[in-house]
Amino acid sequence: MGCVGICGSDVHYLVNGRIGDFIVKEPMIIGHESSGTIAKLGNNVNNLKVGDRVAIEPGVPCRTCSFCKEGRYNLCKDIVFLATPPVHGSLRKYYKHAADFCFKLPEHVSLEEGALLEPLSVGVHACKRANIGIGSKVLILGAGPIGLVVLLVAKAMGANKVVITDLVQDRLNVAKSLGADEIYLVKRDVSEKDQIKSIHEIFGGEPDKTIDASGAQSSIRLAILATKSGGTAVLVGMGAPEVQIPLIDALIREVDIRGVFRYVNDYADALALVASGKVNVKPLITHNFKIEETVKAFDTSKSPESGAIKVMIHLK
Ligand code: NAD
Ligand code: 572
Ligand code: ZN
Repeated sequence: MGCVGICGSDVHYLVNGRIGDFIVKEPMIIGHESSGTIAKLGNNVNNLKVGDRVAIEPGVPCRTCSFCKEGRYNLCKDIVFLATPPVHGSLRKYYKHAADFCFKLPEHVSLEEGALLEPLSVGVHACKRANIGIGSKVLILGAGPIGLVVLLVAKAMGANKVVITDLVQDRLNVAKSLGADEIYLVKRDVSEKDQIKSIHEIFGGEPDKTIDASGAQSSIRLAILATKSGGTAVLVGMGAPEVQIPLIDALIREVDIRGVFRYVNDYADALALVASGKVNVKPLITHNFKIEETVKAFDTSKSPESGAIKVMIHLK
């Protein structure tokens, strides 16, 4: 293994011991944002050779169910996904993975970038689900790692104006430095109606695509209410299992609500964005640690004061 990034879900399992029905019942190795160098090959592997540097797509599906056969393998019920109990993750010196879910990195793409293809693929999938293209006006709710990768991909896909919101000014400052056209600081004491008014003023109109990357009920409501009639609200953030939303408003204004579950056939596109220089993911890495410093790495990742966006663990 080369690099493993820490994801919010890793921290969540460590701190809370579960995400929904996925419960950590025994000690579990964490890590699913990863890259490495091929040390050994299985008998029938002919797409890779020893010494190749690869990014690892962490979910291996059954390949035989109807979802897999239809090309929507992210929906496979039997997908084996790293660091999702009871499946161990990749934060270890050596790790074995299906060769067809390993993506060879060109020489000029680093192992750090390889690990970052994982969250970037979530951004690619979200932007595809939103049908972002030339001229799109995009509102992103939440400027954590996922909101930020959505921002990078939306710009690369030709979005004309991208506005991003957060409750935390520091996160918005990072978003601005990564190319957000405008930022909007959400204040809890401002009414929903006034927030929508301000967002429309910032756009000089209404966004035609909104992507929620926070999971907060207030944001999900905004995703529907602030989006132009006929537009699309894409939900990536996962918070409470049930939320109250203005469904009839979505219905009468034909605002499409679309879900996102990880990614599917997006790794190659994420790699192409990075390899071509259209997307620069390097500024997302705020902290680097050796594997021996893993405890410190997790402390940094979970501390709001650290200003961490992406914490990267290096195995060599
Ligand atoms: P994060 O917690 O680092 O980022 C969320 C951001 O949203 C934070 O900066 C927070 O301040 C901000 N926020 C919270 N409430 C807000 C509000 N009302 N308005 C605006 N901003 C608000 O998490 P992350 O790693 O960026 O991931 C984002 C979400 O995406 C999480 O819920 C995560 O579980 C989810 N996720 C989903 C998928 C999927 O397949 N659907 C994949 C990866 C991550
Ligand atoms: O990088 C993949 C990823 N997926 C996340 C969160 C963080 N990173 N998801 C949110 C939690 N779900 S889940 O279905 N689950 C724990 C399996 O609730 C998966 C997607
Ligand atoms: Zn993750």
